[in-house]
Amino acid sequence: MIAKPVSALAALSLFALALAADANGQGSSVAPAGSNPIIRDRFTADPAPLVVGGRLYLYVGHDEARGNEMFTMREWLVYSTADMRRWTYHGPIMNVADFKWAKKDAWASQAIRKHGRYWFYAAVEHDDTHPGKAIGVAVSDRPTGPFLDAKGSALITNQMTPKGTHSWEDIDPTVFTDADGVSWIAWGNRQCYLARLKPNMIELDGPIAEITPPYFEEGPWLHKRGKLYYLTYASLDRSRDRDEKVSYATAPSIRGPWTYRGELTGSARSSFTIHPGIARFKGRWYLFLHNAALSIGGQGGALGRRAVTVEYLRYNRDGMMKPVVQTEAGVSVPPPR
Ligand code: FUB
Repeated sequence: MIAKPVSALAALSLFALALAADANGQGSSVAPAGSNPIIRDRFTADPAPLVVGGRLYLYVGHDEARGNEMFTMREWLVYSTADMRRWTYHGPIMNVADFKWAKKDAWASQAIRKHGRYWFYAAVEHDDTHPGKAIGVAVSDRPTGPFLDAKGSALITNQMTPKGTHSWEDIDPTVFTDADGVSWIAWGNRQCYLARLKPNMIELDGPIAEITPPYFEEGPWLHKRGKLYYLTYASLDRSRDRDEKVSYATAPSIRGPWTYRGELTGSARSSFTIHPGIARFKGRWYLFLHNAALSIGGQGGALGRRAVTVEYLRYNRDGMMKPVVQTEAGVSVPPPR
C-alpha cells in the first residue's frame, strides 16, 4: 500500500498536538489521555488511591534520584481526577521534614478518610533514637492537605517488630476501615504485619500479628469486595525472579485465615519494584502500579525514577481477581469484555 502524502496543514496540526501540554504534561506526547504512565510531569511512585465523592485522589511519592542514586524521596504529592483520564496536580502535601523525628525518605504512603478528616500513613527513616524505618501518621481536614504530624512521634518503629533483621522492615502502610467501623493497618518488608488502630487513628489497639503470605516482599494493600478481604502485595520468588510482581491472598475476615491466590501481574517495565494500590471508582475497579518506563528532560526511568500507571481490575464470579496485563493504553481504551 502506498502512503498518501500528508498535507502541510495536517502535518502542522499533528505537530501542535504533539507539543500541546496541559498542567500535568499529560499532552506532552501524542499518547491519549489515560494511557500509561498516567503522571508524566514528574517521576512518581507507590500509588495510593482514595475516592472522595466524585473524585479519585492519588497519593504518590516523588522520585528525585539523579544518576544512579537508589531512592531520593523527600515529599509526597497528590493528584486527582474525575474521569481517570485527566489528572490535576495539587502539589506536595507533606515533606519528610514535617515529621520532626524522621531524618529522610518519604517512602510509600496511604490516606484514608475517618471522622470527616484525612489520615495519612507513611514510611520514613527514623532519627537515631529509633534506628531504621518507621511509620508516621499525619492528618488534614482536606484530601489535598497540607498534612500535619498527628502524633509527634512514630506510630510504628523498627524496634516494635523484632523478627526482622533488616532496618527497612517497617515500611509501606496500608489502612482499611471495616464495616464495623474498626480501622486496621498492615505494613512490612519480607514480613507482613497487621494491627488494629484505636478510634483516634494515632495509636495501635492491641498486639501486632504477623500475616506474611507466600513470596511477600513489600507494598501490601488491603481492600474488601462483597464479603471477601484481599491482601494484594509486591511479591518476589527469589529462586526464580529478579523483579517484583504482584500477588494476592484472600480471607473471610480481616483476621484471616489468608489463602494465597497466586500472581496478579508480571513485573513492571524496567523496575525492580511495582507497588499495588486498588480502588473502586464510579462503578469500576482499578489497579495502580508503577514502572520505570518514563523519561523526562533527558533523565531516563530507573530504580529511583518511576512512573505511576493504572489498569482496569476485573474479578471472576468466585471473587478471584483476573490476571492483569500491564499495557501502554491503560484506561485510555474501554475495559476488555
Ligand atoms: O518507594 C520506596 C520503596 O520502594 C517503597 O516503600 C516500596 O514499596 C518500593 O516501591
